[in-house]
Amino acid sequence: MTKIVILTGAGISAESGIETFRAEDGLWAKHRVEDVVTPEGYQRDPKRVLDFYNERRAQAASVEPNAAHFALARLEAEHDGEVVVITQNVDDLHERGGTQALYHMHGALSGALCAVCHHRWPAPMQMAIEDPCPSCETPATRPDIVWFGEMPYEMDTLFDHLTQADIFVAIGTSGNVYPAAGFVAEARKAGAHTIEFNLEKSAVGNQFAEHRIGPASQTVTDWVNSILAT
Ligand code: BV8
Repeated sequence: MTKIVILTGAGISAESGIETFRAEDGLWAKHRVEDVVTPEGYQRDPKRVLDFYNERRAQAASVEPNAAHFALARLEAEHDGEVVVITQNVDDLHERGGTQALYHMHGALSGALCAVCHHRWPAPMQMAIEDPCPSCETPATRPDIVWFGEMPYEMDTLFDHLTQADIFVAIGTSGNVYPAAGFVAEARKAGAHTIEFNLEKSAVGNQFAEHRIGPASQTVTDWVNSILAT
């Protein structure tokens, strides 16, 4: 029974209409990383950060999962071995596509966190800096999202999955951000067959045994059909 571990990045949501980070017209073309995806940026100007994520929360709510999300959910439902999805994305398209075994290693737009007492609660559609924390009542709310310099979530569990993988797949990620970009090396060390799905080779593309070049809605659907046909 082959265990399949899948890492996804912004590219799997691109065809749903959510811009990626590094495309010419992407998120990093409009915002400086240090201003909106770092704890220092939040300390400097919390309103700017909350507005950045309010915009993305609204956009995520206005789009639909695409064929790649649905294909991964079908794989999980019909494959006779374990299927685990680890996503760097903070949108909820995997959930809405039907995936159950899912890890948001960089957090999620649906979560709110108190920067003072670390209480967590479901995020409102629009977060405002004067909103009091439901627990300690301090106005110090932030999105429950992992910024640069912060530890991604459930890393021990994720490494356990990587060491048990028979097949490791990366879909729509540029391989620029660690520790996610290092997952292919971990999986290879454990003897997994590795496949990269992208429009082009990523920054860690040379570490993959196999490449499926093309839009994920097509390449992932074709791959899942081939896996389920065997
Ligand atoms: C940590 C928040 C330690 C959510 C994000 C030097 C070397 C190595 C590492 C470092 C270093 N200096 C600093 C670091 C660490 C740093 C890092 O990696 N920096 C990089 C830039 C060098 N990493 C960290 O800080 C991480 N934490 O290391 O903690 C620690 C230790 C102890 C104690 C405390 C801490 C935290 C990283 C998380 C940062 N948060 N986002 C959000 O706002 O969304 S990063 C953000 O960018 C995403 O979450 C994601 O990870 C990354 C974006 O990457 P992608 O998803 O790959 O998107 P991208 O646009 O880049 O690429 C899209 C791809 O899709 C492209 O390849 C494209 O071709 C493809 N594509 C497009 N369309 C399609 C497609 N493919 C298929 N079909 C299509 N249709």
